[in-house]
Amino acid sequence: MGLTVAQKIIQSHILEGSLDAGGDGKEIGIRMDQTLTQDSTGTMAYLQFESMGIARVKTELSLAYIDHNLLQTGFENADDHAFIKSITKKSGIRYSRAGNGICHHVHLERFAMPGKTLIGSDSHTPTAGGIGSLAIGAGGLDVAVAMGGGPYYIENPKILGVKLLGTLNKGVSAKDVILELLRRLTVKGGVGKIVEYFGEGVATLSVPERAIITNMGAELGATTSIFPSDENTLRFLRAQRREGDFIEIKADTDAVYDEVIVLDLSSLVPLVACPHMPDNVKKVSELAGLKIDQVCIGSCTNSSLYDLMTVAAILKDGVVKEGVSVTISPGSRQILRMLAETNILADLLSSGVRILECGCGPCIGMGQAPVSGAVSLRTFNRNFEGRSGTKDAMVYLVSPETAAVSALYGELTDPSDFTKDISFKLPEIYSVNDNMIDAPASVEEAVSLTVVHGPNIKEFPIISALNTDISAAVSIKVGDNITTDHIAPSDAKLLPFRSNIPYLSDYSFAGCDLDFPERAREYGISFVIAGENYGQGSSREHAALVPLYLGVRMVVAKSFARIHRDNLANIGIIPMVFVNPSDYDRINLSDRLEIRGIKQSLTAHKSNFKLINLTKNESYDIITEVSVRQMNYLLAGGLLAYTKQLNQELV
Ligand code: MIC
Ligand code: SF4
Repeated sequence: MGLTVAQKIIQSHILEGSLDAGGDGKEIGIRMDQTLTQDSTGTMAYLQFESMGIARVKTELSLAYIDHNLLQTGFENADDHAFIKSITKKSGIRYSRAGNGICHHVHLERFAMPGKTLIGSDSHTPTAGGIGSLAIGAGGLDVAVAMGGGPYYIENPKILGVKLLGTLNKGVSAKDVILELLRRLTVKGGVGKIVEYFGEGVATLSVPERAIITNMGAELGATTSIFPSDENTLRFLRAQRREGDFIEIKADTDAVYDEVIVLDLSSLVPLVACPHMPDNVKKVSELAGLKIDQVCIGSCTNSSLYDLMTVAAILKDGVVKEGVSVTISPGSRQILRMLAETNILADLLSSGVRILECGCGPCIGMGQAPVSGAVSLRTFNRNFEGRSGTKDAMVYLVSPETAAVSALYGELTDPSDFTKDISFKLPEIYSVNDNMIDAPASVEEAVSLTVVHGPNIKEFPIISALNTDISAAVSIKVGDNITTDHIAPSDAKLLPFRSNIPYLSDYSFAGCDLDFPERAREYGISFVIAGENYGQGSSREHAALVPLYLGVRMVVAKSFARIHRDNLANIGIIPMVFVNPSDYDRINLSDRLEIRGIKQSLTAHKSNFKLINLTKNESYDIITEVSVRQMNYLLAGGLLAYTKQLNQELV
């Protein structure tokens, strides 16, 4: 039987287990060729890497990007950067300085390669799937293990084939492709799957357009998304002066997809994801006329040279409507430089756009919190409530075309109605300059280097091995689709404390229940009860570490998002799932719950348990969907404790 693109790459990287078509759910361990970190999850990843005692990375290529924490309102971000700078120099990791661009953009431009595997401590790492790399987002600890040469484990994935037909119409863009998929599949439609694109429509999309689609595959909850590597991939690599990195990878003609969705690009219209979820998708034309206060263009989804040249062509000779604030954060310094070299930057400035630094910026709430009650159009990938920094703002996710045309009119406007000719030609060769990417020290030089731990870098919490029984009260009960932004919020005030778990703990679940931290402290140890798709969104381990610090030892949910479930298991919080989802309704805040003999059951690799509700005198069937490997982590009190235990046994 033939293989798909993803299956071919997995097959050539398998270290443990075997690739079984059909996604049987069994675990496979894959070798990771490349790793990337960014600064908001990177400090944790490197603290964990440091505690593993591995002197040098064992990957083909590892990079640390500084792109999230760029507002240095105090010493904290600078401390984090100094720590990352010093540990990467010593450990053999390249360092992309602040200002060089968003990790996913720079990686796509300069380092991602077809046929390679990449793991990144950021959920949008699948952006590199646009170039034909098998790129997966994970928690920092998993990235630290991969840097040390260890395998990354995924469940044998189902391959969801998306067959693209036709060509996009004027005013419709790659963003609308992924918004349409989100509309059809929802934010949990990709869980346990790799989304692979094929069909004649693929050839009509450039690598940066493909990367928009694979980037936002994260919002589907997919393990990753991938395109084949073809003539367009070669063209992009040539433009980056990297044609030597090209290999062709296409699915075999007899490849079998577990599911197939057909999407005719020519049938698409401009779409918008309405507040407060990326799958709440409507046609722009249905909402046309909605008055807007802010337009933010940028993020790892939509700030390529093509996107920004499109925006500039729309805004040229026009002016941003009075009362609307428009910002652009270019994806990389390469893009900003090329806008400057071609004078397009001048056009943008003339139209009244505010140019921000090359980085994540407003996407992660680092500035540009909109006015109270604002309508904000953003070309980003997430519109979770409060993520913009303004709790009551209404954030709509749109394409750069929709954003730019709407900026001119001051209201949500369908770009297909915009008649001006905006055609332009992309340069054949991009301006390549890697002088903001620092090389690591040689093995010899590294010996004498010290790692800098400023006062903002605090220890991360660890717990002891699991006891025979586990018993505690419910400290919080939450609904469906709770994001990591709800559990561990991030904005300009909190992002500087990503390496300070005690400080962040005071804000835990601030998006759901302000009394949670105090209640959890009062209970000592406690449990969380949750609905479907718990922990969707970011890869931030803080959404596991902060509750752990406050005493949470188990989360019982209707279902989990992949990265968050793995993060919980890695740090020793037990993720459990209701066998009968209706039992969720029977448990209340403060109920006392217990599992007897949990230690023995996990040691025997049993995954079925009885959850006894001592308050209501009843019990429920629950299961843990973690692997045998992760059961060992839970028993030991987390992956780090397990690794130490193994090392002691070996001595
Ligand atoms: C995000 O988009 O939410 C982030 C910030 O990039 C996160 C990482 C983080 O929380 O630091 C992600 O997507 O993984
Ligand atoms: Fe940065 Fe936003 Fe992309 Fe996350 S989604 S990496 S915050 S640009």
